[in-house]
Amino acid sequence: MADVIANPVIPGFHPDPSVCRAGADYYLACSSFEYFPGVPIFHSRDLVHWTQIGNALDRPSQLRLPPGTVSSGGIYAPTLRHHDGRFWLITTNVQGDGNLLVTATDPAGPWSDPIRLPAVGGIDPDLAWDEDGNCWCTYAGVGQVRIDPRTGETFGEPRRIWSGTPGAKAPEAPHLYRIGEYWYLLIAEGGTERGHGVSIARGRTPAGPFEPCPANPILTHRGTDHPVQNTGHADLVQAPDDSWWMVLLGVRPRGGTPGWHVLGRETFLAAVSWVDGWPVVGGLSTRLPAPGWPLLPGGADAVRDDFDLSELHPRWISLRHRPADLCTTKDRTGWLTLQGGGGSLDDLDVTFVGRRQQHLSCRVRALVDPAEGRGGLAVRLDEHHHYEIEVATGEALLISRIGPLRSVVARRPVPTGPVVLRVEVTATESLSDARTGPDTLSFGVEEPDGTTTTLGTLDGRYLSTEVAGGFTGRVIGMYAAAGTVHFDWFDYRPAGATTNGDPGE
Ligand code: 6LW
Repeated sequence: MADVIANPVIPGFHPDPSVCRAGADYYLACSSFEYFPGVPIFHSRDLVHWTQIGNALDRPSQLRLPPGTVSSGGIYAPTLRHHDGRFWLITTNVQGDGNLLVTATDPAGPWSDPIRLPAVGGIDPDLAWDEDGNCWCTYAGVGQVRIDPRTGETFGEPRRIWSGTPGAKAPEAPHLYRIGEYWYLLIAEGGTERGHGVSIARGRTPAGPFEPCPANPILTHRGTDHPVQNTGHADLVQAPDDSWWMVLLGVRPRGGTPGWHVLGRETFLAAVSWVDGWPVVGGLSTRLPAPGWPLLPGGADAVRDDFDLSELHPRWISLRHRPADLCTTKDRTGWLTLQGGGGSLDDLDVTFVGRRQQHLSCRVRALVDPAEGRGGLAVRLDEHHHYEIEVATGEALLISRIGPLRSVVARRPVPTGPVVLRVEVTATESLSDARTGPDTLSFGVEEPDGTTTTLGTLDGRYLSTEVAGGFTGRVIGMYAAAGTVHFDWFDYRPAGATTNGDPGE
């Protein structure tokens, strides 16, 4: 019986996936925009179950996100490749250094300081080596220039090698592969919204000329009622058993019309077969490439962070600054202490340490001691779209920021000292009418007797990409708006997840 896997294989805001294989190990990288560290790196042995092993850009000498870095600016799409016994990653800092390239022997890091490529224009840079060892850098448009990946030097003038399907906009996300007797050029086109699709062309040399596949687009969900939309930005990889697979981005809109996606663009997996020298992409539910693994979607278990370790798990991200520069576990043993700057989540550089929301329904709880400060739990899309429950001086506030409108939705007294804050995200299961939103978010305080007092329940559409715009997805985290705020633990639990033995169940 064909096993069927649950997509997405990497849920939550993990866009623009690029995958490579070294022996029996697969590695995958995603874009990260204004968040630090940048470019999360994942490992898998079956393309289905992925574990984050680090971030390629995890120190200021690699990743400069100046204060003016706008949300959805910063780090765009990467390409990850294994060549000559090393891992190579190229990406674009659209608000800083442009195209940059780092390399490592271990994809978990450390990665090198960046080699800059000032002569390479465009976004979505790709790396491919030919049989003579020449390295070809291909980028959105679709342009191409030969480079020395060790120095960033370019050779010859950049050339436009394909512009995709006539009439389709935004030929981007190019990846070049030598497969059999051809060079294949895979691209995304149509734009990263509902018109997104994947097309391919082939030629006899890495520089073309390229003939387009007669069946283009080889993958799109535009105009369909498929639950996964905006499919595009793909990368191909061959498994040890010679089967072929495609990772790609997609979104899962919920609610009535027009549908709102709240988790950003997620990473999906599809099987690929070859017919007459062209790839044919299977559906987004497919069989395991490596039998024997349990059939669980990525991230199905509850996770509690106790902050007992000196280092934060690589899933934790902050805005434009390294989390370690904004928080410490040294002030109070076993607690994470955040130092606020006196502003709010409306600020680009607020002290915020969060993790991607990876499930349509989930619950987040945290034990917070505001001490003399002001902070709490937030669900953030960007500085103009966020909901938070904030504690300060014996009072809890529910705050909503939607575009230009900021309001304190509710407030209630809470005991001074540590308090458990809770956010409950519930995906819409049935439509009361066409305008039903994608989910609701309930914010509450857990009372000493274990009951929860809800301060309010808010409509999740205002924390969706269709409302806020941009390229990211929700990040749920801890913040300090002012003063010192301590967090003892942070619980993330998908709906239906296995328990983690928390006495506060
Ligand atoms: C990325 C482009 C795209 O550079 O969106 O969906 C841009 N594709 O390829 C930002 O993610």
